[in-house]
Amino acid sequence: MAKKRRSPQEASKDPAAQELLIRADELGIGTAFSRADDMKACNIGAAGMCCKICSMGPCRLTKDGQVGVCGATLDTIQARNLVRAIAAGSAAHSDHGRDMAFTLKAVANGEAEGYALRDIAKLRTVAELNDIPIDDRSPEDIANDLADLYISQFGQQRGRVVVTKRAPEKRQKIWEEKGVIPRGVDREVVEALHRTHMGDDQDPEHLLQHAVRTSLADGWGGSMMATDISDILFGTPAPVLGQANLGVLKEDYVNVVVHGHEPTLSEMIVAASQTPEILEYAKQAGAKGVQLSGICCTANEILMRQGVPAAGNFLQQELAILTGAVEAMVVDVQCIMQALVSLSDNFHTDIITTSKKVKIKGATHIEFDEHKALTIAKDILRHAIDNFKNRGEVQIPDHRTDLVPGFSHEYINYMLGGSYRASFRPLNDAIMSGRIRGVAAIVGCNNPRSQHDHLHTYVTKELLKQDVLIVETGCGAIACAKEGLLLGEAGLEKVGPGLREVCETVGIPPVLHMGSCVDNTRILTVLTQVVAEGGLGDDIDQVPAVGLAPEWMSEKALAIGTYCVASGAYVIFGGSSPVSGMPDRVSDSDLVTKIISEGWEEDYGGKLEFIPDPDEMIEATLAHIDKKRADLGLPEYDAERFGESGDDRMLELEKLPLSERRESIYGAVAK
Ligand code: NFS
Repeated sequence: MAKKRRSPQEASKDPAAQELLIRADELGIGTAFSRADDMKACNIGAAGMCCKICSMGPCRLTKDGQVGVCGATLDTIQARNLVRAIAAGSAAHSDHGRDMAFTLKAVANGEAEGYALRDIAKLRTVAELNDIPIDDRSPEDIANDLADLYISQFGQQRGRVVVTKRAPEKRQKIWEEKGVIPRGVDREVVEALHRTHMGDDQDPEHLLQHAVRTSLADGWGGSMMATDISDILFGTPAPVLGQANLGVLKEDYVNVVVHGHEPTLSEMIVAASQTPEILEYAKQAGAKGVQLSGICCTANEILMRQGVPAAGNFLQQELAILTGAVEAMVVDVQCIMQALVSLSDNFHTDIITTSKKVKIKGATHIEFDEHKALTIAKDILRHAIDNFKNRGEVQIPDHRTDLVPGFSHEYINYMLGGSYRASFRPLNDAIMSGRIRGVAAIVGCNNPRSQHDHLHTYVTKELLKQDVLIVETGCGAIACAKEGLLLGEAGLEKVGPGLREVCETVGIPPVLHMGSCVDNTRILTVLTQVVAEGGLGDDIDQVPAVGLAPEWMSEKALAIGTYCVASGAYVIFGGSSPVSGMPDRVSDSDLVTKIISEGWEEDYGGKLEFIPDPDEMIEATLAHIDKKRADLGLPEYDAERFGESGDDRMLELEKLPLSERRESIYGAVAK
């Protein structure tokens, strides 16, 4: 019997998505939503109980005491599967970082058409952090040295990845003691694959220790370097006004959607789309111009730097094509569904792959090369414009929401204190006083196994009511943007009184969009700076903060979760655990779960847990924040204590006569 399909309303919380899911049904076209309904997940694989690393198997261990053909136990199999996933996630992020480093090198040597060193101040800061001389040197020379240093971090065999030195000192000591400081990015990933090959490392604890080391090569390695270089090349983000959701597509324009992760390509397409020759070409084709928009982390990269609108998050890539209004979807690497190509056969949309590493059968391939970036970007746009005449019936949902993204750690520092006294002091003080109860980083993917966007937005809104300041990245940030939570005052009526005061005083939204998934390293930097500012302990594990990935699905998310745990954070994932075992059938299937929660907490002060129920997620977050507050000797959080200042209070005061106003502010003494 066919499995029941969810209604569009059950499948997604987003009205734009619902509208297009109805269109998909009417046209008889499948999407990830319907495929998830039709495809029951394998419960043995999902629980981490299947080993397929050699051809004696695959071995499925579903009974007490059962072992694989080689004798591998369930714990070993689960640990190996997890290590491999973390290695793949780290490889993906970090290989992106490597490409960025090579682009930086090409720009420094004047070999990269169209690019420039946009943020010289950041270049100098990063160079200094890495002991690269900056005095009396040209930006190009400095950038060349930085590029060489960063490129060397990938193939480095000994010592330590340089950016790990930015962590709090106490944290670095813990990593040294535990032997998890990454030596070189590639070395840790390769070793993870070696150790998990048939017949190698078969001690779950020892395997998972290497998972930590590999993830650190990502978080305090490849990803952090990627963020540094993106800022240097494309500018450090600061708040801009943007829009999100499929309603950003325009009927009378050529719509080009950029999807994937590399800002190198998308930034150049942005530049090319604004050139007179491309505009003229679009007009000749009968369009008013070219409307660019993004999906996934590419969306975040160009949204926070250029204000280019986000068409949506991960689960909206197919829906964008279902509008019938997209001339070209230009993809590079990561999170690109193969289904895009067959789906596009129903419309005029051209799927254009651009990376040397990624081809999809049936897609058009126009290979990107940073040395001729602007020329290639124009070719791609001309290709899209030529396709405008083939457009059929269009259905663009009338849903788009304003947002203010662009909260880099530099900007947060600046906004709290201004140019001359930039500081995290006000944030620390607000947490210490209890105005802000704590901080939650809500990040990560969508997953069609749960209602699209629901977990992200629900958890965010509930935590805001509890005076928890939220920082977001990746597809989670786009989910909340679509609900209007990333726009200054617009979200404030949904926020607890203390947090509201802070947001009104500083003039920030209660949810800060910090960028793409590699930019989760910005969160590590903020936490490090919060520690350095003083008053909230001397290491990240003491800060009242929690990381959440409510709708995660990718291996990259597991890498991120692990490096955050190794950095001292409590990390909660929604959905199902890839190492859950089947406690009802196999009584001893929880060792790996124990290692990554209790074990890692003992070693690193952070733990990784999988909690499917959003209310339990919220409860666990608040309990952790309150415990950390108590451990620091901070006053217990009290919702009643704050909220008497801020904009509302000003409005009330304005209604009073001057004398009463004074009395109301200063009390009777001031009379
Ligand atoms: Ni992150 Fe970005 Fe989105 Fe998940 Fe994919 S786009 S790198 S992996 S789905 S958040």
